[in-house]
Amino acid sequence: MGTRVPVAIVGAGPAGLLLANLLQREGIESVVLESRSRSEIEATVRAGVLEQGTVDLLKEAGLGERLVREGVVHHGIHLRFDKRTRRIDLSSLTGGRSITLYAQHEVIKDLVAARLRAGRAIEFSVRDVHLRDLEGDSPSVRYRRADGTEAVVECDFIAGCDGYHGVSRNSIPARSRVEHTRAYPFGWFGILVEAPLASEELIYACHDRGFALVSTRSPSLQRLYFQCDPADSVEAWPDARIWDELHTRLETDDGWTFQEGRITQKNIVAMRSFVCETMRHGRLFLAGDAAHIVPPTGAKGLNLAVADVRRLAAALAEHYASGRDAALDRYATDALRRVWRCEHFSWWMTSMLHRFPGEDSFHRHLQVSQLEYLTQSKAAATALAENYVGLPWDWTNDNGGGLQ
Ligand code: RFL
Ligand code: PHB
Repeated sequence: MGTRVPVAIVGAGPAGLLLANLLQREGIESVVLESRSRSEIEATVRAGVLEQGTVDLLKEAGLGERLVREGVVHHGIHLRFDKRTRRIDLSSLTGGRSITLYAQHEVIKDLVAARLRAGRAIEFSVRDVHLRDLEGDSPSVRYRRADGTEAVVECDFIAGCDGYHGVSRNSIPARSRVEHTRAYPFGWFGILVEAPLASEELIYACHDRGFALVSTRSPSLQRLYFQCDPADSVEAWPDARIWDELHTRLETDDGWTFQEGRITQKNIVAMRSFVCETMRHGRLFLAGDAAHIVPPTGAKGLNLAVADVRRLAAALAEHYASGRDAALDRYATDALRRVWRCEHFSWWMTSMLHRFPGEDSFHRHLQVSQLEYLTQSKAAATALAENYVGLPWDWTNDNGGGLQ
């Protein structure tokens, strides 16, 4: 059985769900197709850091009520190396901007709830999704519903928001896209732990044994990561080994320590940088992880997905309001400018803070020198801070878009 809507959205991650909500506010109807169940998407633990612009956008769109109540605003981060901790004062370096700690799956819950409250459905647990006729005026999405029946949605546009492993990117013919990839020779081992706050602000630690990160989810639930072998397994890391490693990598010369607790989740994440050029093919527009991946060190992935769909929603609104397609035609070029800026920042943070197998003493000295410079020079610290809190939406390589 077929339906027709202006926009078909593939994927109910942050990109797809936010796009659906933003379009709804412009009076543009959409369908959202998601391959996982509602409980799965609402329980997957991923990002934690929201840029100021992401928070402002969610608030402006009426999606930030719980975020404002429960999110925790941070004004700085800590860099730890040589057993000492130096603070980067994000807010004083960026004219008062900040980041907010609020878990990605809580954002997902809020976006799902808002969509359902507006009386609009999300089709969960769909299978066999195929995108058709992308180069014509009336593309379509064929899929199988959770009950096994076949369905087709005809539309004006398809938003490919189905993440790195989705079908959208590969629906662009190989001759029409160029993919840029960098794999890193390490992964992140992440744990969730029931314990009090280890630190009021995030700690990024660079140690001879490798990188470690102290983050948080709530006053009683902490999120910690440490660099590991990408081929490592969770089973190889009993709790005692994890605590030993974290205590070693986070040690300071002033006796700082943190409280251990019950580890409720362990996982290993691969680290990669990836960009698909282009982000548009005919009537298919890619957004978020479907088009690009950054290593999590700069906390950029979700925020970049938000920047993409903000741009895409505005371009689609212009199309439906005035019939003008200038913004849709610029979408890929403009979005990719921000993508490459975030790619560089995430690669740079990753390169500065991790140990690379086989690295020599020269490389190590460069890392330490860079870290020292960052914490001694206001200019260097500002470069980190303005990227970390997020560049303004209208930032472009051409006009400087308001950077001071
Ligand atoms: P998602 O979240 O992958 O959502 C895609 C959705 O599409 C569904 N899907 C399909 N649906 C229909 N048909 C198909 N064929 C489909 N194939 C897939 C999937 O089930 C899924 O629900 O992509 P999106 O929306 O672009 O969002 C991207 C973010 O999730 C990602 O960039 C962030 O999680 C990255 N990230 C971080 N980003 C930040 O901005 N700040 C952070 O602090 C931060 N920390 C992190 C992170 C990612 C991490 N991992 C796990 C890689 C920390 C970690 C550890
Ligand atoms: C997190 O809290 O999950 C987190 C924080 C900072 C990062 C990446 C992940 O850079």
